[in-house]
Amino acid sequence: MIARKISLLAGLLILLAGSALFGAGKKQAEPQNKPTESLSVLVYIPGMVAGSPPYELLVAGAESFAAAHAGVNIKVYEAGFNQAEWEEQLTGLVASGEYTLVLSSNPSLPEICANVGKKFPNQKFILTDADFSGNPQISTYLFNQYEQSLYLGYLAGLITVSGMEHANPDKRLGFIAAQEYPLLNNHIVPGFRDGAQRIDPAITVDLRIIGNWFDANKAAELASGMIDAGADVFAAIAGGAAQGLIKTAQERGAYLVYHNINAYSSAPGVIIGCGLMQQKKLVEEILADVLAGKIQYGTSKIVGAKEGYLDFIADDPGYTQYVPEEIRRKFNAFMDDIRAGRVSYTLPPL
Ligand code: RBF
Repeated sequence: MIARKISLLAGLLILLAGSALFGAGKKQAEPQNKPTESLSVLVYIPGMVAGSPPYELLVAGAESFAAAHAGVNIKVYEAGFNQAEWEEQLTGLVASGEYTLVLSSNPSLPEICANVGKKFPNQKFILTDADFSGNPQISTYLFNQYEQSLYLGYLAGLITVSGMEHANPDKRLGFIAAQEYPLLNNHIVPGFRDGAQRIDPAITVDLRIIGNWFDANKAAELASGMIDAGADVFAAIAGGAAQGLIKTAQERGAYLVYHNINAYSSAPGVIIGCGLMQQKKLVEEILADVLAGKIQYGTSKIVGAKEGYLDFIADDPGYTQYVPEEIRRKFNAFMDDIRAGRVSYTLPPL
């Protein structure tokens, strides 16, 4: 009898201890996410700012937010192009203990931040252009780049089959990428092809890879070979190296549709369609949420045209003056459908 009582008591104690432990564990896993007025943000640039639309917009958003909020300090750190060094560099910066938050934008950063975060369990990371959930130190926002590539591919398709000055009879588009990575291979290039083939299923996409994010000469060389092979409308995800493609397109007569930023004025009549990534707006909203203690760490969000984070710049003379009205009419109608969520497609897994 006594033995039974003891074992019951022991069982109860184990249960109590277990739930206390479980409770404590649960509490610890919840992010410390309280409203605050001061914030020290490391804006970590995996590359260089100049010439890279996502980074230019990230810095613009962080700077405008800091200018409007006295308690917010930002430090922009350009990590350079040696990807093998990024984790060590970030570890050193986080080790200083200076930053409440690391803010960055790149699909390859979640793993790096997760590794750095293991050594610094209080450090928080917010990443755009990335998709990662389940880590209580990291929050991510993924731009739906399948969608932006879909509508830019649709416009490129309309142009390659058109009678525009530099359009040739070949149904061939060019795509120059700095390097291959899952977002490029699974969303950006397939979305571009999907959009173009909605105009004509016979359109092909010639994809070529530079090998880095800065070699404009290599991009120019690739572009020239692609024009020889019949490409007349190009897209690029190549950071600063895209300048080489733009130069070749100007010299040889070809068109570009451009992702993420208003680039019309850098090559009027050559860059004839620009998408827009609302990264500046997103970053300002994220920082406001950080101050308000409203960030949900451990989660990932996808944002696209319907939510107001991707768009097309249709009111710029670089578009209205160079793209014939009939093409603009068709494209603008497609874009309206995209914004309203009326265009169906399957978002491939990353
Ligand atoms: N995009 C840039 O514009 N400039 C860069 O230097 C750059 N570096 C990248 C490095 C890696 C390892 C990866 C995976 C992507 C990089 N991107 C860069 C691509 C960028 O994050 C984004 O996916 C594309 O710009 C499309 O919006």
